[in-house]
Amino acid sequence: MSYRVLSAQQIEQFEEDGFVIVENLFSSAEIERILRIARGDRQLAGDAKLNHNYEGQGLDTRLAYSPHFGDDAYSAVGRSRRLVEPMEQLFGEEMRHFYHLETMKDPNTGGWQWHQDYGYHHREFLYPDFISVMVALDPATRANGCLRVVRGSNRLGRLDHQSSGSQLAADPQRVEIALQHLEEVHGEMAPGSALYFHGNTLHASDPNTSSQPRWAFIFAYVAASNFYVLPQLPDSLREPVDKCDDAKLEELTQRHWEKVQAQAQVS
Ligand SMILES: O=C(O)CCC(=O)C(=O)O
Repeated sequence: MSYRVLSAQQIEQFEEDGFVIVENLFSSAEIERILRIARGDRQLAGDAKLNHNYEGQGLDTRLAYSPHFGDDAYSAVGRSRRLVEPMEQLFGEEMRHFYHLETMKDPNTGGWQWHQDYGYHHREFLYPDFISVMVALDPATRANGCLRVVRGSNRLGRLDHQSSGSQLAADPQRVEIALQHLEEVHGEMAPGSALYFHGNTLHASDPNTSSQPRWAFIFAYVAASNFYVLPQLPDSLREPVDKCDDAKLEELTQRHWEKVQAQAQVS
């Protein structure tokens, strides 16, 4: 089955705007199960770190970072044909996985200042043929700090970034000017929807000051032809994504679910 679900209009929209939302890419049943795994997953809780994304005061952001896929439900989502094939349509070629994040944005945890993901990673890759995908696990709303993207900022080129707390923030003066010219869009999404955004698309999010969690995955990929500039190519970047079909996604999710349940019984 093909998951090349993007229309010509959506592909054009991505080129113009730097992002596109695909609604209900995963079913609510699939996402409910993955979220239940994530909430009960002790390994994930142990891997999670607090990022202090602001200078001085500010709420920390909790996330787990993985540079390669493993034998787990989260990786299965990142390898799934459903998620990867639309990116192949956007770039016209296969994709390589670079990293993924499980972001656990619970009430009273923090957000991100404006940045571009290629702003973080231009030292590794020659071209900005870089894309990130946020997959909503909880409803993502303005109240719980959904992702905000700047329409058309993918066409600004890469901005300078400077350290600010534990994050890199895009040049604030440039951002201010960009925001006078370009529209800021709140990426509100239902669980299972996906927001694809280009490596040069400016994005940020507010802290979650609501009573509702906003957990999500963010997967980052580069086009297979993008040249890795540093001397040592990581093994995980050698080959294009080994895509998995729906049956494999189901199998890996089930296996992960059983593992998390077994862990719960041990205690
Ligand atoms: O999860 C968020 O709110 C933003 C995450 C983000 O900006 C990133 O991973 O680059």
